[in-house]
Amino acid sequence: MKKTALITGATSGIGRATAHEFAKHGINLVLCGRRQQRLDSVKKALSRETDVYTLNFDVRDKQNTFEAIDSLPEQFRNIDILINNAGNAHGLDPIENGSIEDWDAMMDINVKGLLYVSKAIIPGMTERKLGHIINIGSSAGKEVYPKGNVYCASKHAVLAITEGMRIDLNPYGIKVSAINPGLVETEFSQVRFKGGSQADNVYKGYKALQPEDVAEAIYFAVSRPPHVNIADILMFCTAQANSTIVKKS
Ligand code: NDP
Ligand code: 8X3
Repeated sequence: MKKTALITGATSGIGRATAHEFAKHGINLVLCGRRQQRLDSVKKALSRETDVYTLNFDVRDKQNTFEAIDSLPEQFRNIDILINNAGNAHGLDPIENGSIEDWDAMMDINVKGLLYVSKAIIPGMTERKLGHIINIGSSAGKEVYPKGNVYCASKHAVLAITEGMRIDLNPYGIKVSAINPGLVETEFSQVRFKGGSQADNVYKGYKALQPEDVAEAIYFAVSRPPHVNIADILMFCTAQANSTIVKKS
């Protein structure tokens, strides 16, 4: 029987590439994000390969998140795979200069948003004693780098939540995985630096991971046999050794 995956942040980058990868393998898709036109165009591109439904909500908005997920039609209600991917960095400032708005955005989206979506999806999984939750963390969740302070904190929280989920959902046979990439060339830098040349320079002088590289790792995790759970993947592009060392030309 075909599986159904709900992907947050499916309008761009890693989430959109994962939607394409899953569609290739015939997984039904619930694609989430705030930009409806983007959701429509991803749906259009993938509808020949699989069944696609879109949900437009901001993961920061608790009520909208629950209402949107509750509104899913029968065909898409049983979520087998949850990809908690929506998120971003906002700013790169030493802690003494950091913006409170940026801090709020990162904690509200990357941490609390992930919890709201999970809270809405987990009851169906525990009831069916079946499911796979993949949380998109980051190398920033394993290692703090200069000026990364709150973004790193949000991704450390994602890793702790992932490990907590794996423990608490163990009695139900639900798989929980963390996929932690280093630098991936997406809209991430545009959001972090609010556009401009600093954003454009982030991926210059080396070959960063591409969103498709991460999508393949995610599909690897979801396509293991029932007795195998990929707990944690840390992946870098070859040019990157850790959060601070990147070999650039
Ligand atoms: P993108 O900026 O390309 O994509 C981010 C996605 O998140 C978009 O689809 C966006 O959709 C969605 N999103 C952002 N804010 C919200 C919100 N408030 N409510 C709902 N959806 C939201 O970045 P990436 O693909 O790179 O990032 C995806 C995940 O990967 C993030 O969690 C990020 O932290 C993580 N990551 C990224 C790395 C990188 O170097 N790029 C490295 C390691 C991890 P929309 O705007 O339409 O709502
Ligand atoms: C994204 C990777 O190094 O910009 O999570 O924090 S990094």
